[in-house]
Order: sequence, then C-alpha cells, then structure tokens
Amino acid sequence: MTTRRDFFKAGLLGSTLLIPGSIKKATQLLSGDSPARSDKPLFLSTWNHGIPANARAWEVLNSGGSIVDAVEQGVRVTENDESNRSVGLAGHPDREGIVTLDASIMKGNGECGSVAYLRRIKHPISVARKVMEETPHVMLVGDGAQNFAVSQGFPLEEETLHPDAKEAYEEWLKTSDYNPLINVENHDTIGMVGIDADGNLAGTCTTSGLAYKMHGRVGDSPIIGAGLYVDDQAGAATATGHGESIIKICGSFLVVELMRQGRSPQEACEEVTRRLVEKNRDIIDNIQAGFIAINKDGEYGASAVRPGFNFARHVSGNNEMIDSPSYFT
Ligand code: SD4
Repeated sequence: MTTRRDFFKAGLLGSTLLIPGSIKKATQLLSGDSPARSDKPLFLSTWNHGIPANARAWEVLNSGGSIVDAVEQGVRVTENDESNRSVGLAGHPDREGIVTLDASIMKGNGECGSVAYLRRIKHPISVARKVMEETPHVMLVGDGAQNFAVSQGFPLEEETLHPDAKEAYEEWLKTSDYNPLINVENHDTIGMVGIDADGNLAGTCTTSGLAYKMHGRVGDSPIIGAGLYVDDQAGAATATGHGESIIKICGSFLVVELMRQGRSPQEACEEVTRRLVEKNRDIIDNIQAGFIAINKDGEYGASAVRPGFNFARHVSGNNEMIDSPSYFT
C-alpha cells in the first residue's frame, strides 16, 4: 500500500538529485522555502525527451526566434521522434487501434490555441498555433481540426501504426484489459514552459494520450488551464500524467494562480499535487501525475504524485535532467 509521507518539507532534506555531470542536494534545486533561482532565458520540459526538445528551443531563441517559436519548435522534436510511444503519430493507439493526438500552446499575454482528437497530422502543436493565430477560436477537434490543418497546408499522413505500437496493440488486444490509468510505465507527454531574457513566457503541451483509451477520449493536454497555463503576470505551468485527475483540479491554472498569490513555483506545484491526491483518493495508488512551473522572475519548481517523474532544465547553456520531488515515496 502507498504510504503518505510529509515529503515536501521534510523528505527533501535528506534526498539528492542525480544530474549528469554532478550531484546536487535537492534542497539546492527545489525547496518550498527557498525558491530555485535561475537565470533567464530558461526552459523546462517534462521527461527525458525534454533534453533534445530544450536544446532545440534554446537554438531557436538564440537565433532570433520568439519565446513562442522556441517552445513550439522544441516540442516538434518530440512529435517527430519515432521512438516515442506517447507523443506524435508513432504513439500508442486508442482501443480501436487509432492514434489521436492532443496539443496546446499558450503565450503570456493570454493568447492560446489547441487541438484534440486529431488524426493523421504529424505536428499537432503547429496546428494548435495556427488555431491561436489564424482563427477566432481557442480549440478545434476531430475532423474539423484535421480539415483546418489541411487547409493550412499540413500534409495528411497515412494512418498506419508504428510497427512497435502495432505489436504492443496486438498484444493488448489479447486481453483488451481496459485500465485507463497512467502509471510510471505509461507516460511521456511533453510539456514545455519557457521564459526569455525580457520575462516573456510561453508554453506547449503535446501527446497521443493514454494508451488504449476509449475512442474519442481527450485528456488534459489540450485543455487550457489543465495541461497548460501561461500568464506573464504570474508564471507558466504544464502537466503530465493521468489527464482526468489533472482536469478535475484545473491543475496548471491552479499552479499559476498560486504563484500569482505569492507562492514560489515549488510551493505551488506541491500544493496542486496535494490537491490532486486529495481529490483522487480512490485511484491514487494507480496513477502518476506531475507538474513543472516557472514564475515571472525565472524561479522554477516541480512535483509529482510518486517518484519517477523527471524534467529537463535548460539554463545558461546547461541542459540537464532533474528528478522531481514526489508526494508519496
Ligand atoms: C493524457 N496527460 O492524455 C496525458 C498523458 C500523459 O504522460 O501526460 N502521459 O492524460
């Protein structure tokens, strides 16, 4: 059984974070009492694939792109990665064997766009950006989103499963065990938040969602306020993990609102993780969820329900993985 621990304050003190090239005390990086400070620009991205995504974002910003260009181009690297089973068209399908993609993008001035239940389009994040910039709407789904993408010049890809995803799906079909929970083995959505040298914030989130989900299921990633929220006056946050529990607490919006009220990014992420745990007691033993955040001053934080969540931080030319603190040990 999972045991509750007063991790966030006490647990961090004894723990260390493994970082390529160096080992730092967790308290030096992530602590509710002394916010982790960073120089600007800064990028944070969820999971190991955050490293190449951050590297691309950094490159785009350094070559004159805007912060929104950077976070879009950054996660396109992950959408393109054929070895990734939870982002892009090489991802796991739903229970009918169909890959459907969700993505969102947001700028610190409140402009945002998203797509959900999108098929056969390689870069949903760029379609979300087009929704933001070329339509009077925030969100397009399904056939409408696909038609819009095609009208904007996005190619329609073949609807075939990646061979590894096909093999796993055929294996799953033998039992068709419907378990719409996300645990540590079943993750990989990329969420990225970034801040430029002038304090402009932006964020992106893109996923193929929960493996073997019901056809038509949409997670938190394309829901503004759930999977992503950005406000130049306060900060930016994004989420990964079990989408239903993140939606129920408006997770990313809540992180940003707590930062607006003066909490550090670390305190805000921890408080929202606590809220998620409290509201999802019945399934909490089977789910993972994590948050990362930056505030308008370039301080950052992260937290997760359980161990295993990590994120990539790119600052001052250093791109490194950091293990997130977690509510349960
Ligand atoms: C979803 N939040 O669709 C996404 C999945 C995810 O790590 O983040 N997996 O619920």
